[in-house]
Amino acid sequence: MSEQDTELETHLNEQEVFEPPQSFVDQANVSDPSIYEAFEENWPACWENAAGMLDWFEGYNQVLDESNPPFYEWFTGGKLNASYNCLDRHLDDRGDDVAIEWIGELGETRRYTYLDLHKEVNEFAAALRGLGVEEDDVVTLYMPMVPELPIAMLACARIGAPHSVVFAGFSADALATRMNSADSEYLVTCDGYYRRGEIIEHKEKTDEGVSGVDQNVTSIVVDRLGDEYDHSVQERDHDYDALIRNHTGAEVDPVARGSEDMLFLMYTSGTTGEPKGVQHSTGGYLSWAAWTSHAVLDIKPEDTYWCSADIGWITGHSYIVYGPLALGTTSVMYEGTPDYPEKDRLWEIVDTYDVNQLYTAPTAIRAFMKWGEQYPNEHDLSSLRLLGTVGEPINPRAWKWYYKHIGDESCPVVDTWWQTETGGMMVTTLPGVRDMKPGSAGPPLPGVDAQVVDESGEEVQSQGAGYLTVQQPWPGMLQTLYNNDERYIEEYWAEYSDDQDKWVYFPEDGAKIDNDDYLTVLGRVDDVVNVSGHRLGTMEIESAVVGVEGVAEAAVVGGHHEVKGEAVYTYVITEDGQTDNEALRERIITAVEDAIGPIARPEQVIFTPELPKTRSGKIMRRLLEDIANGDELGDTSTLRNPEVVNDIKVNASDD
Ligand code: 6R9
Repeated sequence: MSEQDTELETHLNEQEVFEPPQSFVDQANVSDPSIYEAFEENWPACWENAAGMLDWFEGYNQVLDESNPPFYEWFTGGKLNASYNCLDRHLDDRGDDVAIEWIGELGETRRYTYLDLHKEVNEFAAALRGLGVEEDDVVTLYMPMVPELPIAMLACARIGAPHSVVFAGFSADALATRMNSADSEYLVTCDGYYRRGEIIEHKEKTDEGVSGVDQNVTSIVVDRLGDEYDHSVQERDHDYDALIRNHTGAEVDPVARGSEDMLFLMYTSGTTGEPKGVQHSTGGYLSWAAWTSHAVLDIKPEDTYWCSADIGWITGHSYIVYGPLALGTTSVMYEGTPDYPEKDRLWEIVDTYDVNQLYTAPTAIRAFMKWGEQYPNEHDLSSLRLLGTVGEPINPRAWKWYYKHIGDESCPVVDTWWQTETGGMMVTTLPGVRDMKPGSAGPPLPGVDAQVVDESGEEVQSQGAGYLTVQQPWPGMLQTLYNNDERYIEEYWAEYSDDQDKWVYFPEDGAKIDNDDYLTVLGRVDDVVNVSGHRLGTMEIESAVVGVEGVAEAAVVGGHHEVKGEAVYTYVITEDGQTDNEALRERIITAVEDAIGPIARPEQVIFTPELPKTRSGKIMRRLLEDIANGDELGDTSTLRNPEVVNDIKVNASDD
């Protein structure tokens, strides 16, 4: 820590509560504190405020239909189209304003006004139809951060074909699993892209994935790399540019979708090895993305707003594409990494484009901190009005660094807790209303009934710890897990809904509450690790590891990591009992990368003669976590084989 930072720490520690700057409050979209009470008194009608952010082709006749819980339905009877709401309705007033400001890693830029975006989305929608895509067909988008990704999403939305975006960093196997699970016959992909100046090949990986898909696949390939890269062409492949040329000037009427018609699927990790197909609606989801963008990110049409997430995750869906575009603002989209070509890349972009809101992740902030404040100091960041974070808990030190060195102590910081399943933000301060407390996400949003409960589901009173729950439905909630209503109930509603009159949503996070009702989210209580804000299922990783020849048994847990938050620790029992085998370690790492992708790469592979097990034969993961973290070990008395713990510790420290 620099001397300056130590000073800052001391100074900031004395006042753990930060008021929003008056200049921010004066112009905030939401600044009336009575909103909390008003929403509570008027629930669920308060959510007309969210639906009212959109244009509906046909008005809804009921805000919330609770007749078949937990399959709640929002704005029933209403009809709308997401692409119309993100594009067409802005054309008269701000057709020439920038919708997407795209910045490529090598420094190229592409600017799409609302008119430009509307034109290309229409052309691509016509092309998709021409290839046979019909309403309700799931189209898989396996693409990096190129403008054609949001274009394809909006084109799908225009014709009522749900999209399923698969993060480009995921492996071929992961693509195949997701396409099979969604019965998806259409795929939009890309030849490759750049990472730190290097070409990342994407098409061969796509082809390998498609070879594992059960359906016949029609695919469209975007040319990101130009002549530099000659991608292979299969019979099923169509060239994106040629399709657009063939449909120049085409117009496609936006399909009127029912409010509860599916807008998209997003696969995420859960307790079992099978990824979960989280299904989102059109009306409820889009209302939620728009309203939270308005109330929390304080987005106004004239702003330049930047969320540095990847569109392959839910944050990019809700807060690069749907929320900001529904509000008619300028959304910045950056292809590359924050340290290329230099560690000031983000600040250079904020400076050049006069970015007003920056929404990023704690893992990025911890990296910026490590690199030092000289990088932001080189740039004029005074355009910033609000800062946000999402993805994992933010430690107070990182929060304060962000507040001071990026926000110059004059921007509110919103620490937003939410999930793929919630569609948008749930717990965070309203920046124009509530004080901020570093490390605590804040109170639930108005109208959101989040509570901390104990094992038996009883509410934990102030200053207690327990499990986070949501006690009332909300418009952005998932509709179900694709084709699996049973698992939807099992995963999210079974834990705390003993009494069938009251359904309680359980996000599988632990939390504590303070005496102002501020929540501090402590992290997952299920078998999910959070690496750099990305959710990975330990069971998925384990199944890749045990598939490697020579591995007898394996257990995967998350251990603390200074920058990534958590990292993957893999404990392995080998078939021959050896505890030192470099070649096997390499094969294990490769297997995990092949099964999931480089983000799941184990930080450590620890060979051990045995794993700590309970008398009933369950692996004690909690102990393995303690070992990974170098913590005092918890209770080992229920172990069948307590002596094993020392062996593992020895092997772990050898690494
Ligand atoms: C949006 C997103 C969801 C999980 C969630 C929790 C963790 C997200 C957080 C946070 C503490 C925050 N999480 N935001 N924990 N404070 N502000 O990240 O969705 O990828 O589905 O992950 O991330 O554990 O349950 P998703």
